[in-house]
Amino acid sequence: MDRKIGIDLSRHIYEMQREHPAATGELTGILNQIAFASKIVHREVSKAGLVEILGLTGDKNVQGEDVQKLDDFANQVFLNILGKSGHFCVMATEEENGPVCIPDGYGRGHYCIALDPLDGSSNIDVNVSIGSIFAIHRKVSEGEDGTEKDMLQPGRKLVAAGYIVYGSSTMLVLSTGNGVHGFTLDPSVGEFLRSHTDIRIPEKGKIYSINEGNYPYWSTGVREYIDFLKQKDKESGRPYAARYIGSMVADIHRTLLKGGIFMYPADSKDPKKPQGKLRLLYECAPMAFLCEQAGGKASTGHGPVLDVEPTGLHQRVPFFAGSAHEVDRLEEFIRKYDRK
Ligand code: AHM
Ligand code: MG
Repeated sequence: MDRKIGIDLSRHIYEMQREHPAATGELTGILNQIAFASKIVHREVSKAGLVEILGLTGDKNVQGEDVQKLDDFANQVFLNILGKSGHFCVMATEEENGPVCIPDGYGRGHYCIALDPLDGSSNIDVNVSIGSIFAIHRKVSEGEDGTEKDMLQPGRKLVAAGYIVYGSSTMLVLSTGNGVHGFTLDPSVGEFLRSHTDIRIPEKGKIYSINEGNYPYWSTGVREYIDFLKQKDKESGRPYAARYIGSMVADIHRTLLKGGIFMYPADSKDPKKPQGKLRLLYECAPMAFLCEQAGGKASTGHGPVLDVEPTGLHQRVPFFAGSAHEVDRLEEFIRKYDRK
C-alpha cells in the first residue's frame, strides 16, 4: 500500500501530465469522466442486494419507473456521460451491436473508447465482485465523426485502459502506458484515492485460474498444461492453487496483485464460439495492456493479445494472462501439442 495517503485520481493524473508537458489534458478529462460514471454504477451495484427487500422487483420500481437490469443501466450511464463529454468521436460497448455515435449537439473529440460496462453481471445475484472495463484509442479515421475503423485498432495502439472492480471495496485500476496504478474509492468523500502505486505482477506465481468444468472441450495443449500444474514437484512449486471467481475483472485483479495465470481458452463446447468466450476489444485487449504494463504477459496461446488485428467489434479470442513465467510455459505446451 502507498504510504502517501490522500492522492486522488485527479491529482495523480495532473502529476503524470507535468511529466509530459506536451499533453493536451484531454486524457485527464476522459479519466475523470470514467471515474464519475463508475461512481454512479458503484452506487447502484452496492444497492443490488436490497432490490427484493425494498420491493423493487417487477416491472415498475417505487417511483413508477421501469426496473432496469444493472448491466443495461451501467451501459447507459457510461454511454451517456462519455458520449456527451466532448472527448470521443465514436464508442463501442459489449451491449450494442454496432459502433455508438456521439449524440447530435455534442462535441467530437480525438479518442474512441471500447467498454464492457458491467462484466460478470451474472454474479450480481450471488454477491460476487463484478467490474467495468475500458480501452481507449486515438482517432485514426478522417472527418469529425469516428467510424468502425477507429474501434478496430490493435491493443498495441491503446493509449489507456483500465477497469473498475466493484468488490469488498471499489477500485479503479488504470494504465496510460506508464505502469499500472490502483485507486480505492473512499465512499465517505466520493473520491478514488491512490492506494496501489506501480503494480508489478510477480515474475512467477502459484495460482491458476480457469473454468475447469470445460476441460473436455479444450485442446490437448491446454489440457496437458493444466495437468502439469497439478502434478507434485516441490522444486517448481507444483501443484499450483486453483482460484476461479468467474468474474474476469476480479480474477485479473487478483492475478495482477498475486501473480499466476488466468485463462479462458478456445473450446469446442459451442460451435458458434470456437475462440472461447472473451471479447477482444472490450475484455482481452485492455486486460492484456494492463498485464504487460505491470510486467506480465497476455497471449492468445500463439502470441501477444496486443498484436491481434481486430476484424470485428465483437470478436472473441483465447486468453491467457498473468506472470511471464506461466504464460511462457503455457505457450510452450501449445506449441508442442496443438497445431495452429
Ligand atoms: P459477460 O461479459 O457476459 O459477463 O461474460 C464474461 C465473464 C467474465 O467475467 C468471466 O471471466 C467469464 O465470463 C466466465 O465465464 P464462464 O462462466 O464460462 O467461466
Ligand atoms: Mg463481459
